[in-house]
Amino acid sequence: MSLPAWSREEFEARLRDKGQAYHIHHPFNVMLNTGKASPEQIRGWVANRFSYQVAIPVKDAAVMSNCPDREIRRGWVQRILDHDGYGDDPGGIEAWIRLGEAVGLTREEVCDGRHVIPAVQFAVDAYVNFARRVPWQEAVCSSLTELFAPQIHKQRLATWPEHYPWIEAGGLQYFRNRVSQARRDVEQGLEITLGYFQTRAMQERALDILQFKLDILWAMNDAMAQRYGVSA
Ligand code: AHQ
Repeated sequence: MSLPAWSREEFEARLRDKGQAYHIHHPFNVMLNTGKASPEQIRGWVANRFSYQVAIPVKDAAVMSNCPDREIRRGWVQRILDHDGYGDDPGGIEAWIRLGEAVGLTREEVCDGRHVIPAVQFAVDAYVNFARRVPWQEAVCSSLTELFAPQIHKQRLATWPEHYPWIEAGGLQYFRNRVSQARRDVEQGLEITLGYFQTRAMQERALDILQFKLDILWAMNDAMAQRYGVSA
């Protein structure tokens, strides 16, 4: 006897409820956003998170390569442009390198990945490989950790200038850009997810997919905490 599907509202509420496990609550992130991080811990976070940032457009291209729907691709392609840049806009990856320079890293050491912890890279690769091999709608669902992203970007913008006045202000531009980009991403991602996962079993699968991605973000913070230390 299969359980009845949740209503659209109930399903969305359960997706949003997963925010309790978002990495904004990870001790390493709490340390960063409450002003307790040392310059070395901040530089380590920026250098390691770069491996995630450069993987996003690759992941999104994997989603596109599995998606036969031109209308969906017309929307999804924006995510690649947001990171790789388009026309005069150098894009988010360039903005992240700027963040690296603002926290005292060189462009070279950000880009050559010398600081990236193996476990961070494994988590990032798990995300890209997931997006390559699952139905494109499941990869879309995994991007819904961005339901919770505007809050974390706003939290950085609200706290870093006060706690870390040594970071050149222009370096935070990436976070400013992401508040609106994440909101727009989520509009498309949530619409696709609520429309595709129709049975209760599929809705449960969607929650598991979101948990998998939450675990990826959490594991990256675990690795950085182990490598750089974390002070409560
Ligand atoms: O800067 C981030 C970003 O571009 C993306 C794309 C999106 C995805 O497709 O999975 N997720 C994501 C995230 C970004 N920044 C993270 C942060 O904490 O700065 C949050 C992360 C996410 O919530 O998945």
